[in-house]
Amino acid sequence: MADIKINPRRKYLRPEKLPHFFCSGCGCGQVLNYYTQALEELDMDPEKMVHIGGVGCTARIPVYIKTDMLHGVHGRTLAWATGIKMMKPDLPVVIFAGDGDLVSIGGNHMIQAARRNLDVTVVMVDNMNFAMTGGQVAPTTPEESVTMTTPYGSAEPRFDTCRLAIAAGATHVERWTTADRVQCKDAMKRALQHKGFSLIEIVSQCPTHYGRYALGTGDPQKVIDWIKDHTYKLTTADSISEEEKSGKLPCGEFYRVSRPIYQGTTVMSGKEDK
Ligand SMILES: Cc1ncc(C[n+]2csc(CCOP(=O)(O)OP(=O)(O)O)c2C)c(N)n1
Repeated sequence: MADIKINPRRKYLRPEKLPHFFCSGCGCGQVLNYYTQALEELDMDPEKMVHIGGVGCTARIPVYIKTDMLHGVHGRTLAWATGIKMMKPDLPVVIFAGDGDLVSIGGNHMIQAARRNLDVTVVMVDNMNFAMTGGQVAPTTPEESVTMTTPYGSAEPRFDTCRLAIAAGATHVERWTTADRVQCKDAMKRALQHKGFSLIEIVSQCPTHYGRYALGTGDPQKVIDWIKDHTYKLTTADSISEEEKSGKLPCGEFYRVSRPIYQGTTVMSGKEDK
């Protein structure tokens, strides 16, 4: 019998939790894949870290990681992270949150944690809707999108989470899409090495809900193509007209600075990144 090659990054996962919960073609699996690549390249051991998920599809990502994890209350990931950092300031804490989790119900927690420059990594999967509960409109839903709760199209403008985080005081902010394999992995590596509040937003396909309701397709590749058509890279921004950029999200490394960290009991200097 031919040898079966086992992916060495399986050591970061909990195979006993499989089969996983994600729909076929969901971007959460890609995000988990990029994250384990980042861990491997940095030689970081998730068993010496804490991972937090709120409630939602994205919040399930850390369930599959071999680590100490908290999973349970929608929108409260940063409250937990704050408590952990108060007691164990040097323990690496990584949060996986959906756009609803982080900037709808959890919006104020995000703003205050960014303001304090809490030393955590936040990976936000922006699938442009509340996926787990059936595809409702979210603060990140593009304007005019048909969703389960906006059958005539959403009238509200889309939130730019990265701009919000920078305005609130986050010290490392990047946005990429699930199609940006290497950039996502490298952004996560920068975040894991950064001292202070890192937000990595990953615009992701939800074929089951956003795809079907807003785009009329459940085909993951078609949703990814739509995302590619509705984003552009900061590095090419100068060569694109304002008209072409309209309604599209910029992607890239927006911001990375060093500033003191406040975590409840201590003010620590934000050491220079590696
Ligand atoms: C306090 C509270 N409010 C609402 C819910 C219901 N709820 C569960 S998941 C979810 C939305 C999840 O959307 P998002 O955070 O964007 O994550 P996704 O599933 O899209 O990855 C909601 C509203 C809940 N579980 N707890």
